[in-house]
Amino acid sequence: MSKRALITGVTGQDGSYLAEHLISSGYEVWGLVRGQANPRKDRISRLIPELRFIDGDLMDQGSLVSAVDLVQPDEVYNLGAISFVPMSWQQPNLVTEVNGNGVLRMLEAVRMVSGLSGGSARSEAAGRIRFYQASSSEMFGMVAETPQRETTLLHPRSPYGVAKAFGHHITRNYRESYGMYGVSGILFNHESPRRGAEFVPRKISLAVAQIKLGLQDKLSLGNLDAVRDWGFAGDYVRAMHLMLQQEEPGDYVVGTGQMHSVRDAVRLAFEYVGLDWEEHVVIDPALVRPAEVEILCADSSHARTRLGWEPEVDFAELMRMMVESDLAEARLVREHGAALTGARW
Ligand code: NAP
Ligand code: G4F
Repeated sequence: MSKRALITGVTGQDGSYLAEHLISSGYEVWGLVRGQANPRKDRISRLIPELRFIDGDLMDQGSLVSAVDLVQPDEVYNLGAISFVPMSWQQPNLVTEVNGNGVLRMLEAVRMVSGLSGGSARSEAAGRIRFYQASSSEMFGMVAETPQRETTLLHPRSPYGVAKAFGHHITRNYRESYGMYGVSGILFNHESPRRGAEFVPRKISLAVAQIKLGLQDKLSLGNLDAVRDWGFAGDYVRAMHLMLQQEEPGDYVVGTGQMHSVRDAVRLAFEYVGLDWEEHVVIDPALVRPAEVEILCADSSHARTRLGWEPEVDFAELMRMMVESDLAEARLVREHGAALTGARW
């Protein structure tokens, strides 16, 4: 019989790649969607017609219990979150509720439906529903060491990072308190042509495409010196799945181990279309964050040895893929109008 998975955050970047990966591996996949007439539900159901949907919200405990009870999943992937870091300074309570307490609500739903009570002895019920938490390298914040690994001290620099640290610890706590099969994937920045336009690599690739076609002239950015370890989302969802296939649950850092600055990303993207970035990029101090994560770089040796996971797309290829996709989209819009591009992501 095929395995069944429930994904929260299925309408997002990672949810879409994970759903495709699981369906191609023979899973029956259900996505939790929130809100009335969520337009992103239409987008993903066009992309992945085999996907099934169930209503629910990480703010609403009852809806999560009902969803887990109805779907009876073998695996739950908790990807739902408010994932844009600057928003966490604007709406810290909301971000804490969704990204922090939302994890607890999802764990409670799994615990209740599995019939788990206290005592850490692993029972059959404890392993019945396996749980993946989308933790983040943003938790390392003001980094205690470079590269960062599973044991690196957490020092988050944003309300987003603090909420993710709670989600990370509470997942580990449910593992220790109830013997639940709960894993935490500490993923470093990962991008794709499906990435939200608010994140810097996609903001850059979209602007480069528009500038190349003469539809825009300037790109406003904040801190060009920030360094990230950027990988491809399609590679990272393979790691999520592998984490839930291990005999014992654990935590894993996932990244490429390569460091690049925002300036590198800008230079590469503009070079790809034969333009000089310095003629187009302007610095907007309003885009500089109240507290910055200056540098992130993953030591993924645990994931590489235990899971046999390796990234396949490097930074240059990632930026090329994103610029090409946005150029193709911008050309379509220019030639046919926005309506014809609706079938694309
Ligand atoms: P994303 O594209 O922003 O997607 C976020 C998803 O969360 C969307 O499907 C959104 O659904 C859903 N969501 C928001 N609020 C919700 C709520 N109250 N209840 C249920 N669902 C809700 O993010 P992503 O890049 O795919 O990231 C997936 C997860 O990995 C997130 O938890 C993120 O924090 C974490 N992460 C991401 C990265 C990265 O570099 N991408 C790195 C480390 C960790 P709607 O359609 O309803 O808005
Ligand atoms: O692309 P970003 O917004 O990603 P950030 O803040 O690193 O967060 C992403 O990765 C985390 C994992 O480490 C996830 F947990 C989180 O959900 C999200 O997916 O910004 C990257 C860097 C920052 O240092 C920022 O200050 O780029 C710098 N930056 C410079 N100019 C900018 C801009 N970021 C954005 N979004 N927009 C700018 O104009």
